[in-house]
Amino acid sequence: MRGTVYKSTGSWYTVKGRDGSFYECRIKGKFRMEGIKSTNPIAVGDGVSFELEPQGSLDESAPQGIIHAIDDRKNYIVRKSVNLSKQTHIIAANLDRVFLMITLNNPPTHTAFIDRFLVSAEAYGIESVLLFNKIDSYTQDELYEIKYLTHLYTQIGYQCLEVSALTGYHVAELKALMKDKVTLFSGHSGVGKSTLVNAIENRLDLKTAAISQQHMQGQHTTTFAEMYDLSFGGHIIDTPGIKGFGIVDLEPHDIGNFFPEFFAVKQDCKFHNCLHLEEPKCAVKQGVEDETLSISRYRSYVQMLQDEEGNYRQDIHQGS
Ligand SMILES: Nc1nc2c(ncn2[C@@H]2O[C@H](COP(=O)(O)OP(=O)(O)OP(=O)(O)O)[C@@H](O)[C@H]2O)c(=O)[nH]1
Ligand SMILES: [Mg+2]
Ligand SMILES: [Zn+2]
Repeated sequence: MRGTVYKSTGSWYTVKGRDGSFYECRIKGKFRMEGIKSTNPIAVGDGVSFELEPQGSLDESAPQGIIHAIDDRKNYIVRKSVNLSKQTHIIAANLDRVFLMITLNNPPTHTAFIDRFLVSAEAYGIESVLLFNKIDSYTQDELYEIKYLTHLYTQIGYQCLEVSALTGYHVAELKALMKDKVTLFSGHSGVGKSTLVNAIENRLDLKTAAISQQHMQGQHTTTFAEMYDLSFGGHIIDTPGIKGFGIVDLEPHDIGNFFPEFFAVKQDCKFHNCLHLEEPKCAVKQGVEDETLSISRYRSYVQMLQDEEGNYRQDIHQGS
């Protein structure tokens, strides 16, 4: 049988078969993806082949299966696992587009986080759209800040959309962007990812919680990434909130190439291998000085370079 992974808990995979039924599957023995050091070899969105397991007659749970092969991925998005610096966690595979959900407060989303996310998506060849949620809840000053961010990121080439999961503002526009595509909601915990999925697809009733409630629970409301079919065509993957977003597999010289507006001017840097740091006659630094490039984007870039260098030193120290 062939199917698509809709949910992964680490030990069980919920697979939707071509017949439209759901199967609870496990992996046979030591199943490892070549070349990917990951805490989870199979992720939501993966196409898999599986064999049905004989079911006990008293067993009322979903039919079970064993996954024995995974299809080649069109793309995938990963983040570094917390605590395990060398391990990566695959968030999802085979995506058409990712939506990064941003709120200014409750919780705050900083540009450093936005930029890290965008670089990761660029590196993995996945289109990102910025969603500014909770638009119903902002003061005039905060709305100005959103206008500023929209201007900044639109100029670079990222589509931005103001939405409200609460009032339904721009939900129709968002649905048009999701139709017939596999899309994913990402962002900090509490920005409203699951609430927005519920607003898009009324028949779904995903668990949501106010941040104050969450703190009492001491955990994120959504705990596993899960894919849902959309009645108007397409699939949405709701994910647990992420705190940080470590970039993986990027050489310092590549990072600047995933800032599209830096990449666009770098042929004007004096040195072809310019890192845009201390080098003379650097077009990126000149652009920041002239204010044609954003200082916040440049700061994010420098921060990412420093973090990557830290990782390299750590690698050398560990002798790998
Ligand atoms: N005012 C307002 N509140 C919203 C909006 N969208 C979501 N919320 C509230 O924000 C809180 C968090 O929403 P969730 O949907 O649980 O957030 P999440 O991003 O799924 O969080 P995790 O699952 O922990 O990652 C809830 O109290 C929602 O009611 C919105 O558009 N406006
Ligand atoms: Mg959620
Ligand atoms: Zn330069």
